Amino acid sequence: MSLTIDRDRLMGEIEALALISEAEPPVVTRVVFTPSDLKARAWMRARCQEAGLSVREDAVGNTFGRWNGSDPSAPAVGTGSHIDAIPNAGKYDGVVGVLGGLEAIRALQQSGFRPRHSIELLIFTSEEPTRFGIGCLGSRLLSGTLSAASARKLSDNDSATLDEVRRKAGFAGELEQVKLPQGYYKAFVELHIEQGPLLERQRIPLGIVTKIAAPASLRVSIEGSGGHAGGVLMTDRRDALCAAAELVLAIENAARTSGAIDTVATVGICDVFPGAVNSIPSRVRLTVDIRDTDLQRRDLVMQMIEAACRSISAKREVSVHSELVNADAPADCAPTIIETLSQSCRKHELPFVPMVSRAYHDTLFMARLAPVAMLFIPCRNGYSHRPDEYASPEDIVRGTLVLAETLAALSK
Ligand code: HGY
Ligand code: MN
Ligand code: MN
Repeated sequence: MSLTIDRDRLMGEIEALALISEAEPPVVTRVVFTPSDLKARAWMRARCQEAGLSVREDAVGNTFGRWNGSDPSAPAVGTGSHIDAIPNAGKYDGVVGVLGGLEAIRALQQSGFRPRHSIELLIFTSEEPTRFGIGCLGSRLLSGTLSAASARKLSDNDSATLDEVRRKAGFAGELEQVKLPQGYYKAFVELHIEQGPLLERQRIPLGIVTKIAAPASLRVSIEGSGGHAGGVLMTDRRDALCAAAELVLAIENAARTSGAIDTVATVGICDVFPGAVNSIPSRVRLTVDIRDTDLQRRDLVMQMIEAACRSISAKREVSVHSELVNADAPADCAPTIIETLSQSCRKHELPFVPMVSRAYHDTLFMARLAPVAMLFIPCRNGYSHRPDEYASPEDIVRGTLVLAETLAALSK
């Protein structure tokens, strides 16, 4: 079987999809169920239908483009990723796995390959936590990691519930119908940019992911007392932002002193109230993102953060309340799928390296449903979640070629 990846078509589609954004190029902003997300979904449906895939969408908007295999009773082989993008993002995060997956299927079709197991391209809803505060919403529901009842409690910053927003976007049905049974997929493989610098630094074109880190996130609210920035003496203050600043540094320290490079912690959002230049902050809301490939180490960092909340609260006489949003286990990728990816790399004499993913991906939750693995390609300077995110056409084509070979091997 000789496979040809249509580089111009693939790169043209990546550029075209990048223009479907709430922001001006080169910035991509495409938050779930916003007009740009719905436009991008329609555009993707058309691309899948052009490729002869049968397309269905579930109640939360996960989209499935299916290339029927010769044995309808055989479990499907899945690939895919996400097309939603955080504000001020780039054009490759998630998109490389979706359009690369579609191109891999088209290359197999054009090579005359016919799968026994159906091959399914998945476009997961809301991989990013931007709107509903939790990442991988679509794959959590698909894998049963998040219950429909818990998902119904989610709402966005305008207090619109997930149910209201998804139905308004045209996704009817009940969330209970989203979950797929064990055995539905034989395997799931996701192509993704590394979102880190290691492949580029090592000058190795492909990374095969062996483990996906365990993500957790918290919401912390700190209540002090406000007041006039001139009239209130320093000794009389209970400044919520000063307390937050101390907590942010304690969070950084907890991650830095874990003894491992795989421990990371980030305060990504800090809302200050009332936010006036001459008013002492009375309330601060923080979001905390903690990850590690080792569950015990990740949980130890979370315990250290809780201890810091308590000690800062006592010392500064402010209230500190933390709410757990999610705390997920890491996922080990399946040795059989890792080996299939490795054989595909070797077949094309492409160097590769085993590695972990500290970014989370829908594959983390698909691992609850089927054997999984991920294939990484380099991204320039390791940049991601920023407009200058960049992956070269050569790397994207290489990753797509190996993905196509792997899908063929798994669906025979
Ligand atoms: O945050 C992540 O790891 C993913 O890019 N959403
Ligand atoms: Mn992302
Ligand atoms: Mn991603």
